[in-house]
Amino acid sequence: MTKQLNSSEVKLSAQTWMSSLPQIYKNQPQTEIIRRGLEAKSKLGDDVIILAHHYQCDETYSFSDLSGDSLYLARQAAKTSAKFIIFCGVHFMAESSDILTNDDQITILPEFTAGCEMADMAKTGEVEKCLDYLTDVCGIDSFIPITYINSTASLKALCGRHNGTVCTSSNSHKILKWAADKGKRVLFVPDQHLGRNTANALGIPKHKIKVWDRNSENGDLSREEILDSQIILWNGCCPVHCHFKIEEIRKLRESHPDIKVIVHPECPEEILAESDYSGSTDGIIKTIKDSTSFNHWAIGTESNLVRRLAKNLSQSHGKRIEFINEKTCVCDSMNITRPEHVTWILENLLEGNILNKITVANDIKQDAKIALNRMLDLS
Ligand code: CIZ
Repeated sequence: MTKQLNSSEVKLSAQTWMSSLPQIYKNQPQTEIIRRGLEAKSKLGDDVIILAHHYQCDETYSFSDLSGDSLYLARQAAKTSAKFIIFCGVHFMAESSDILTNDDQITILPEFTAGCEMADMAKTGEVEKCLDYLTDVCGIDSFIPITYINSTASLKALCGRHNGTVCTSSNSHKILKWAADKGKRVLFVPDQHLGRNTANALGIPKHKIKVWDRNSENGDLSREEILDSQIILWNGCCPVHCHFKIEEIRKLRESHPDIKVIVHPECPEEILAESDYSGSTDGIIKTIKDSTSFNHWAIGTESNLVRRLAKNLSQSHGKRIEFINEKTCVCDSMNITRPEHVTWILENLLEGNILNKITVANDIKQDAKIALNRMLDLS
């Protein structure tokens, strides 16, 4: 039997550093890497919790104590008493975990370069300039800034400072409605498609939805257009969800007349219009699992989720699941954490070395926490 260590037994050296996977962890048989990692995890006992996002591969997923979307994982991070939170996800998720946990808890991102291209499309300074300009046109506090959770901690902090909040794809409806009920205009960053699809679902008239072009002077919007807006969408997008094509969906329907199509709301509105349903990762899983009428589905989101769902639901629920396009739905910035990264982190923790710790600066943390807690309260 392996011995469980309590917190005081895990003696940490003063060293904490960001590093990349050493060669000795590469090219090892996967089963051996997973066995070693699980053994180290078991020795660390309750000191460690491993959270995994839906977009991770099965092998990495197999380490997780809890898995889900970023809203669920943020809630779990806020609740856990584990000393180390190993986040198999991406940078912005680990930042949210560091913001929501206590000062004596440590969040670790096993693969430090795991990120989100869309989050990188909204630089805090640029969004701040945009908000200043919108305020100049429409007046103080006329806009509530809402950032998708796929964004940096400093952008979340900006939203916190300006009475705004954060949303995920599973609560964007509630959050945008909250802002609309206040009679305020919204600046929505960084995903224009999630913003537009949510605004459409809320019945905001199309002519009241404007796009801020981040590469143009004053967003390429006139003062009149801004005054006429109800929501302004930052023109960021997810390269994976933007890749699905109307023709691909039509072709699937031709070959499989019984098929139902469900896509993520980060897809453009034309893709949603061509589909039967849309939903966050959790929404997609739940819709297909709960459906008693339809057994054959095509999914438009990241490949690991689709593959895992196809495997699990064919066995347990007799469902058949297709990709809309298996080649283009691989997010190789989000899904790059491998079991060897996790094993390397765990074995080092056992030795007292904390690798790849995510630390959000205190001033940013405070304001970002306001924004994130507001979201958690509203959802
Ligand atoms: O909120 C998340 O975790 C993301 C990035 C997508 C989703 O739909 O769950």
